[in-house]
Amino acid sequence: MYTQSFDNAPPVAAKADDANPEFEARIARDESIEPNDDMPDAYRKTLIRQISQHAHSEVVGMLPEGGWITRAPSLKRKEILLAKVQDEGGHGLYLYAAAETLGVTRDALIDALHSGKAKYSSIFNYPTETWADIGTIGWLVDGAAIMNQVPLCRCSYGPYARAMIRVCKEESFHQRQGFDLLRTLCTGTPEQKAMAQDSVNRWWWPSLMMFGPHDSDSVHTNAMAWGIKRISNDDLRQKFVDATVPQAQFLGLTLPDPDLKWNAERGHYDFGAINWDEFWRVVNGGGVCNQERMHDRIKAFEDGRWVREAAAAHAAKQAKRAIDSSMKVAA
Ligand code: FAQ
Repeated sequence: MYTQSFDNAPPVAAKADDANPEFEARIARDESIEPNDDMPDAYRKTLIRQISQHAHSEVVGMLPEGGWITRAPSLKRKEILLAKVQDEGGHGLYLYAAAETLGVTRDALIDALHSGKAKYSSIFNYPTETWADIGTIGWLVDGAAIMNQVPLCRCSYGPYARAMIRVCKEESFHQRQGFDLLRTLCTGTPEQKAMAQDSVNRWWWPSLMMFGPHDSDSVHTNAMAWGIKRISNDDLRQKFVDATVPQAQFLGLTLPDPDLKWNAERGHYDFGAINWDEFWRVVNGGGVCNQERMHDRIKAFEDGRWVREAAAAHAAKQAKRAIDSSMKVAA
C-alpha cells in the first residue's frame, strides 16, 4: 500500500569533516556496505544508534497490543493479534542481529534501553484504552512505520536493508489487518463506529510524531548523506498524510485536524501544527506510559533469564559433545 515511498534519489553529499574518499565514492555509487568493509566510525555509530533504537521500538511495541490478546473479541481476532505481536518480536531480533554485525553486543544494546540511555519510538508511550486502538495501531502506527521503513530497504548498510525487506512485508499485513478491524467497527453499530472515531482522535497526532522532528530540528543529517535515511522526516510525514486521508474518508472517519485540506497548488494535503512540546516530553520520558513500558520490559527480560541461561548451557553441552566425539574418531 505504501511502496510509493521507494525513491531512487541518490544520497546527498556527505559533510567535508566526515571525508573518507573511498567510502564516500562507494556511497555515491550506491554500493551496499557490508559488515567487514571499511567504514567511518561516525557511520558505524549512526547505524548502531538507529538500528538499535528501531529494534527497541519493535520490542517495546509489543506491549501496548500484547495486553489485548486475552481480551480479543473472537478467536479469529485473537489469532491475528497473537501473530502480529509475535512478528514484532521477530523484527526486534532481526534488527538486534543486524546491529550486532557492527561490533556491538546484544547485552550492551539491551542495557542501554533498560538504563534509559537509548530511545525507542515515542508512539509506544500512549495507552491502548479500547479494542478499537488495536485497529488504529495497525492502520496508523504500522502504516507510518511502513512509510518510514520501505525506503530503509534501500539503506546503504546491507544487513539493515535486508532485514527491512521481510519486516516491511509483515508490517504490510499488520496495516491491512488494522484497516480491516476498523472497517468492521465502522460498518457495525453506532457505538462501535464511535469507538473507532475516538481511537483515531487519540492516535492521529502521535502517529505523525513518529516521523521525528521537523527537518530543521533533525540532528542526524549525516544519515541522509550516507544513504541510511533516504527520505527526510518531513517528506515522509507528508507522504503518510497524503496516503492516509483517502483511507479515512473510505472508513467514514474524520481526522482530528481542522487545518487538514487539499492544496491543489502543492499537490499535497496541508495539515495543522504538531505539538512538539508533547513530542519531546514523551521522548524524554514524560509520556503517560513511559515508566510502565520500561518496568514491563525489564521484568520480561529478567523473567526470561533462566530460559537464556538454559539455552546457553544446552548449546555448550552440545558443543562439548561434538568435540568429544570428533576426538574419539581421531583416536
Ligand atoms: N520517538 O535527528 P532526528 C514500529 C529522536 S517501529 C523517539 O530526526 P533520526 C513497528 C532521535 O532518535 C517504529 N525518539 O533522528 C511497530 C534523536 O535522538 P538521539 C520505530 C525520536 O534518527 C508498529 C532525536 O530525536 N521506527 O513502529 C523520534 O535521524 C506497531 C533527533 O531526531 C524506526 O525506528 C520518535 N518518534 O530520525 C511495532 C525506524 N523521532 O538518537 C509495534 C528507523 C526522533 O540523538 C506495533 N528510524 N527521535 O538521542 C528512523 O527512521 C529514524 O531514527 C527516525 C528519527 C525517523 C525515527
